[in-house]
Amino acid sequence: MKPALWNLGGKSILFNPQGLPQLPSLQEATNASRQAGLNLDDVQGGHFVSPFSCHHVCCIDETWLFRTRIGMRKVFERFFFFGISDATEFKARLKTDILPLITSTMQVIANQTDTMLNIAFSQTGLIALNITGPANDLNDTVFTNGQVADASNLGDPNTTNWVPEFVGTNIHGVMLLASDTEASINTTLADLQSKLGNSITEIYSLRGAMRPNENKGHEHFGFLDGISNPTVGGFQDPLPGQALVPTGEILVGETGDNVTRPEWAKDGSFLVFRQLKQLVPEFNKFLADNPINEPGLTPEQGSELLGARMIGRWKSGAPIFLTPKFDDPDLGKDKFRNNDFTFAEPGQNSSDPTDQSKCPFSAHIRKTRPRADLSVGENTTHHIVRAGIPYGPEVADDESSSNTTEIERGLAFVAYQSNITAGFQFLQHSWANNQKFVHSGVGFDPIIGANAGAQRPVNGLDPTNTTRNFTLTIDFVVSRGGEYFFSPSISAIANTLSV
Ligand code: N7H
Repeated sequence: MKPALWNLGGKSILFNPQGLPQLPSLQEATNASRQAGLNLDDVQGGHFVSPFSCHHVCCIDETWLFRTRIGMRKVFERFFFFGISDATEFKARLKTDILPLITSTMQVIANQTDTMLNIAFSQTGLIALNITGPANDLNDTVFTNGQVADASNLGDPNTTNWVPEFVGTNIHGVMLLASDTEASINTTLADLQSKLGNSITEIYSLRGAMRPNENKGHEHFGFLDGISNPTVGGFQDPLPGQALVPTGEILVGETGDNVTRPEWAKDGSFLVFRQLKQLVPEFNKFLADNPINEPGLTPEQGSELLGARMIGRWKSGAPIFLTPKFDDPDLGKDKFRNNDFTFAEPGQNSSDPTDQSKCPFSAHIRKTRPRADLSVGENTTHHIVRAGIPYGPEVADDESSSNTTEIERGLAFVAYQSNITAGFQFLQHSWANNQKFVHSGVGFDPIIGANAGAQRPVNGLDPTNTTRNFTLTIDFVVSRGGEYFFSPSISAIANTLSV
């Protein structure tokens, strides 16, 4: 059964700032998906396109969609985490009432919904739905054990800072709702809750929202987000610098996913959710206290440079590898140039392992996508589609003046991949938290690198002395936990999960 479609007369639940890839037209998406053999009516809209997000999104198809999801920013999004109390009733409601409301990738592209709904299930949720035996074996141990079992491995100081509702394995599923108004989300959610009645219990929910005014599309530290996501397939040229990955790196059961899984899982994707608190006043204080002291830079410019070197991009999105000393807003908003670099000099296939003058090896975007730093060149197995969104209020004046976070804000981090061990978990554990990656002595990723709450050595941040070591005594990003989910295809919901 397919959801009812309607045209919104040009209104969109997505916001696409300059500098990010644009959505394909309906015709382009149709042609591309046909060529790729993908049924975009069957893939939930969050996987590639992302009616949902900003940091990391999703929609579908071999190139277009992926490219799309990549850049799309959702205006408002709600994450509604639930437990299943009555499986028989839940399945019945899922089939007749919820399924017609679930938004496909094609509907997102065609702008045919004013509130996008996606649904995903945890391992305990699949068991609650009586998906057992071989049908239950998604062949991803990390997913099977749940995120709480992975906390220490990810560098969290166990679950000390976790939202209590994420501790344990009681969350069976999550519904993701995105729209251009909170009122639409509230109305849709109330309708869903009334339809599901006592078959579910609300466990926790989180409200994401795009930041206001000139900060639209920027995360809470102030940096433009959602610029670089991989595209899939092979028939559409990626934007310059955009990673081209096999479809199966994001979608289960497609070319490039060589893991054996039950047939029903095809065209689904593993969804990683993390509530990542950001200590913005503390981050700003660190920058103000440690300006890069370079001739020609004011202290404020020195602080901005330090922040840019921690990320690898300026606030505008311009990559520091291309503009190492000053921000270049025109470059930041030019999607044909703002991702067009490899960390190697022009004409070289690999980067210079001793040169951090333009970008530190520890910079967040270099740790999480080392491009030509790898001896084999660009990796093809550790990509994720990021589809997060900021949550929490803007920094208040008294927080700025006291340099202290009083109200929680951060990133509702969402990532899609066909293999969590090779995707999110690998990026966090084996690259961001690994002091020896990509070379010995590099230290942690200063943004997301985690050392179980202990201080973090970070090197290469000062371009005037790249052997200078920083020791970060504070985590600017604090994990509040989350869960691992599987976001199934629409036909899997219809034919397997609701029967
Ligand atoms: Fe990151 N930030 O604002 O500092 N991230 N990230 N991320 N991130 C990126 O290219 C940020 C997190 C990746 O292809 C940008 O979209 C923050 C986790 C990857 O060049 C910015 C948080 C993981 C990329 C941020 C956070 C990643 C990337 C540049 C947490 C995975 C693409 C804009 C609060 C484990 C790299 C852009 C590439 C880019 C920020 C989390 C991964 C500005 C604040 C947990 C793969």
